[in-house]
Amino acid sequence: MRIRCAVLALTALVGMSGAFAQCLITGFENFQVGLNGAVLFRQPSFSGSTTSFLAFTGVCNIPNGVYNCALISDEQAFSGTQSLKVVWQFRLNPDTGQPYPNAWLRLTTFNTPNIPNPAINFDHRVRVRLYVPSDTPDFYLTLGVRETGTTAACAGNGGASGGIEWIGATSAQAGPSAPVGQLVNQKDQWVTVKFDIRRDPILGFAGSTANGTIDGNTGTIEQLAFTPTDPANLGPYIVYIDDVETYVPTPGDVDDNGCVDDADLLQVLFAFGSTGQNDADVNGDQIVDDADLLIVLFNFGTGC
Ligand SMILES: [Ca+2]
Ligand SMILES: [Ca+2]
Ligand SMILES: [Ca+2]
Repeated sequence: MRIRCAVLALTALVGMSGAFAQCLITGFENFQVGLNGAVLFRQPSFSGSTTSFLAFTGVCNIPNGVYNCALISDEQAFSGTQSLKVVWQFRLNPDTGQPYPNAWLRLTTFNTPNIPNPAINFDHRVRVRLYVPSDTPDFYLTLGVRETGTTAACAGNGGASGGIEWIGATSAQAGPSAPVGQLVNQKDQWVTVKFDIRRDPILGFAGSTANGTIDGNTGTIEQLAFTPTDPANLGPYIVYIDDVETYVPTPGDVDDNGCVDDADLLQVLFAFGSTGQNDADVNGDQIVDDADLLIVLFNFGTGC
């Protein structure tokens, strides 16, 4: 009976990808190299929330030092031959001559000409690939999701009204702005940054439903938020972004590293009997028990 329950739970987990599928939102392929602020993300200065922190608001022109770009680029690629090259620089506060202590960049998907306001299911995780050249300073990355309740398919236009929550932000720097999310400090290589909307720390950002709790089951990727670890380090910042996607981990892959092995098994065993939110609660029924153990065992070796 217990085995049957586990199989049913496993079937339910696999089935999660059905009704509102996980998807590759974009790998930035098949767009003209040089397009600026036109694919998924607007150019850095677009959002009024963070324009005042930026040194440049004109049209991207890297050769002439106008660092305000979200360019389709063939200089680096995680997938295919293209990615999105994002370039910005912070400025000193003209009133004080000092850096803004709460500087950050809101890179928004707001009504972008291509792939605007991409719809996601909040039960799915989100991952982005970043390539950061070594002369770019370290920063924190936070995912901003908008609670629109959309019924659009994954990556379709999910709308632009609703509260925005910051996923992965453990705190915010001075003032209500500048979310402190996941540290990105690896250079000259592609890294994968993952967000788990149901389990990561959340801070409310903007809108009446921005309360640090996810309301509803669907919405959009509204922004990536880049916060410098050292606000005095003005940049320029260069970040290549590729393969923005939603995904469901392999059943039993408790630590979400792509392989179901003894590390996952141990995590379930150590948490055995725990109730409430727990990574080891593989089937999401709020208790870690033999049903979760069986899911790990049934999938042992997958992806390894
Ligand atoms: Ca690509
Ligand atoms: Ca694993
Ligand atoms: Ca469970």
